[in-house]
Amino acid sequence: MKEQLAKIRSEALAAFASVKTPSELDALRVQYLGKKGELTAVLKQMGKLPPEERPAMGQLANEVRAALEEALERTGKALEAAALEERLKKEAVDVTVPGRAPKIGHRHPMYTALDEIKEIFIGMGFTVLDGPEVELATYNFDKLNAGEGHPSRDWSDTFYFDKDSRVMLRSQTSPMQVRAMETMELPIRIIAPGRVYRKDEVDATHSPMFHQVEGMVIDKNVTMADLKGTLNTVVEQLYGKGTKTRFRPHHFPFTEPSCEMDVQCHKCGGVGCPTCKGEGWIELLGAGMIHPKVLEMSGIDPNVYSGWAFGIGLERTAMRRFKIADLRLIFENDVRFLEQF
Ligand code: 2NM
Repeated sequence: MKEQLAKIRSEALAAFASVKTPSELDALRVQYLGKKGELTAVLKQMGKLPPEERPAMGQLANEVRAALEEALERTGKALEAAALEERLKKEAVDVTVPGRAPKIGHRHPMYTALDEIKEIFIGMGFTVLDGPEVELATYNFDKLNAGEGHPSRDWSDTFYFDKDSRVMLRSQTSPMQVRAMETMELPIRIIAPGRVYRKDEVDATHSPMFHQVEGMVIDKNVTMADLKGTLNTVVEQLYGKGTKTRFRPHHFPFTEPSCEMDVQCHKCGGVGCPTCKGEGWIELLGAGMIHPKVLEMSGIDPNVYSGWAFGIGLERTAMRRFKIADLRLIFENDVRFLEQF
């Protein structure tokens, strides 16, 4: 019996030592320590021993059981630790691998051009206004000195919402300037950028929706000299110091006198080239002294105050700035085009 116990001990310990998985280990536990296991089987034979040998054999059997249980627990723990180690290795994340940069896009070239214009005017103390694209004809036309019957109010030019021609998509951003005159404290220095709508067919230079930046200054003693000085300063910041401009007489219903401002062609320096179509000058914007009637209609006394205003097309500005040949490219949002800016 002593030999049997010694054999169980050495076999079991060897078996535990070479075990690879928890289920193998459990099978060995049943085999050696289970109710029907080898150790139990030996103990059942204790009764056959002479009584004086039983205590010593009992003690030996207990030692063997304790040794097996200790080995069982140790092996179990070792297996668990190995399994954890394995899992950690498998699930390890290499935090040093470079990340995938998300495609975040960038500003549309026309808004880059607008930002530059805004910066220049903000730097001169102007406030940037925003306002509704759906307007009252009163604000888009009447209060801008384009009364009933004015050709710009024609149904063939304007998007109206009602048959009485009272509600419309604004055809210029000047309604915002009217609202500013009605509500803001004087003096006023503002620019009003935004979408405007006119019934034009789409081609390389026209779109029924386009963008304008209008602006105005109203104060005491404001003259045409302020208009020219300010706009020349803006042009020098946009196109470089020393850029020459010229002012030609024009007509707008809301200004008197009115003018258009040209810049000398930056490409040929005024000699004439394809960029300026041989003219030497490039038309930039419309402007003028705000008509006394316009001031009066918005509650400003033209005998005390005077002002100047201008309007510039944003698409055309961006096209010049980035050498874009066709207006439609600005609206198509083809990334192959947009990625270039
Ligand atoms: C232009 C040209 C000239 C203009 C006038 C006004 C207002 F509200 F003050 F009367 N806003 N914008 C104006 C003047 C716009 O666009 C070519």
